[in-house]
Amino acid sequence: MNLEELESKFIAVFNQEPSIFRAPGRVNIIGEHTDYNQGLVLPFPIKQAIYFAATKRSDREIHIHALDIQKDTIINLDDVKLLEPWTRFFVGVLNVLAEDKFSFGGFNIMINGDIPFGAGISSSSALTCGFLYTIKSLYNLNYTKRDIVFLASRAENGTGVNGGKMDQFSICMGEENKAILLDCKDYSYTLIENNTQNASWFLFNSNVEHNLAETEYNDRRADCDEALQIINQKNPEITSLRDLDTESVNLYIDLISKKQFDRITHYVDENKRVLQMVKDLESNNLENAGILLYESHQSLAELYEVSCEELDFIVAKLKEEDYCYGARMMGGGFGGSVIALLKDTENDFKDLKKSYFDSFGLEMDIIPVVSKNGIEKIK
Ligand code: GAF
Repeated sequence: MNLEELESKFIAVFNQEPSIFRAPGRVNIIGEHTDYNQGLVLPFPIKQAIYFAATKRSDREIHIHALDIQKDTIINLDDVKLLEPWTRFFVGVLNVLAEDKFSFGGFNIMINGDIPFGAGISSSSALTCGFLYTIKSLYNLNYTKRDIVFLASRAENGTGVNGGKMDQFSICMGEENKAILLDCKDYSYTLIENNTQNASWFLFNSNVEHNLAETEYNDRRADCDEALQIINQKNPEITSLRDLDTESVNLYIDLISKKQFDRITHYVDENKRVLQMVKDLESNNLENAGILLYESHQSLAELYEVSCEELDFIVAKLKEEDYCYGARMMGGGFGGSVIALLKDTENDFKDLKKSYFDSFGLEMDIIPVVSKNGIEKIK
């Protein structure tokens, strides 16, 4: 991202020197489809980010210029309505702040970034968190980065996908060279060293659009909620899937459907894999870390049913390569990216890209993952 260009464009349009804020994308090492059931996750913020150049205005208007999609609009703070779909995250944020009775005035904001859309690295959460952080910083609103996690999550949930809080937490609370072991039961967390020796994280973007993502994502949540309700009726002490383990879930096998049982099995196993992954990374046991990634993928594909042909293909191809410790689909699923842990390699991935193109007629983008700070003021 060229920050000078963002700044000079801002000055050309608004004739003021802006402050600049950065909200990164995120990857998740492991712990997929667990956050909304009080589970464990292991994400970290990355270099790709959305940047917000902004200044206060003396009126009640918000002038928004989104450079990457070449759109602009004006929202009046006294009449916030969703008129254009691309503004939904901004309107979501303004509604949440209004509900919480935060008061602030108008501002000019110019936005640009280098998070590829649809790659499953949370461009929408970066946009929502960054917009909130900009308002907080311009108007000195009295809330913390942690508060932004919860506000952003509410704002995004209001737009349709009933997501968990992993993405916002990683974007707001992450630190360079650390992964966050986050417990979504109480949102306590530990920062873990994220330095793999002679190996690096990569993303393989399938370039498959997640058409099914919204409905199917909400359906997976519903499967788990319904199963929990049935189990809770039988045993009121179980109030969250987190209260179950591999043995105890078997006690309810006759009460719930096969599909529900599979979903819970994924959840229970995935939490265990997160804890094991932390141990393996800490001891640099990358062979074992890789096995966990493959296991996670298999579970997401077969038990949670959130993968797709293209993601399965990429993981299977990587599994044949000596340079790959392990790989799995990442994020909500049905498209987006595979995350992989690779040994340092000279391989240019030409053959992999070609076989992917020959099979699906799609390009595959390969993106090295660089760990960076969470949300921050740049200037
Ligand atoms: C999406 C959601 F936004 C996250 O909260 C999480 O549930 C993830 O899918 C799956 O692990 O990114």
